[in-house]
Amino acid sequence: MELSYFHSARDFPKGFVPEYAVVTDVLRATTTISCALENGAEAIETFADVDNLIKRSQEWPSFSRLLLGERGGKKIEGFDLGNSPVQVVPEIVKGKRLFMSTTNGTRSLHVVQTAGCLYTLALPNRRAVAEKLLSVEPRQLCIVGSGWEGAYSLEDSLAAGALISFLLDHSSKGIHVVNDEVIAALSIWKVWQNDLEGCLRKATHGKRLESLGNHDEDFKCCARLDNLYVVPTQIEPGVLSAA
Ligand code: 3SL
Repeated sequence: MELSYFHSARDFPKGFVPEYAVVTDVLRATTTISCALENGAEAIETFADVDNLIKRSQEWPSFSRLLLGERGGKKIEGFDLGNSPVQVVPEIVKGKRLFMSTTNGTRSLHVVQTAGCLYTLALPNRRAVAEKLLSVEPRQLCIVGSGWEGAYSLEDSLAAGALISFLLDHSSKGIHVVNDEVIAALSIWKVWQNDLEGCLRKATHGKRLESLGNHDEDFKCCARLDNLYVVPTQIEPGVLSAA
């Protein structure tokens, strides 16, 4: 498997269409996506642009839709939910279509939406995503982080490293490392693997969230490893569902 990692949508090579892509945004978009789908959301439709989201969501019956998202870490005015993985509980999301827009995560999803196959990764569903990939052992896999407005994010590299470590340990066909970002992500995983929440809180985005108020439950949820079974999978451009 040819394995590459890009830190954010901005670093992703223009026009590159990978065979398999995995997007991660540990704090918090892909953790929220995993929790919502694990908790029975029908599907999640992602948007970089809020106006497009609102227009599209109105084509859906109001009783079966939820609008979810943040800007600068805060809930978008008029939306049902912010971007917290602990809010997307079964009583709220089961059977609903979620329309979601976030500052960075949904942008990364959009740059790879033409990939042959697209999954999302968070720490809680790391093993599920890894096992799904290992059942196929694609020729080419590209992991894309989300960062913060084009800047690097430590916690996305942590999740990328967690996935890479699992793939290296279990691949039967072998892994060809394409770029140094893969090696760096693996090193970050090795340093922080026994203190995942510590890593998230040390990261600049963790500090940003702490400055917005108490996010202890979000940190706990985002730092859990391998406790979810869902593999959010793109079923049509911009739409993710449980696999
Ligand atoms: O940038 C994003 O996509 C969000 O996950 C950021 S936040 O954690 O909701 O602030």
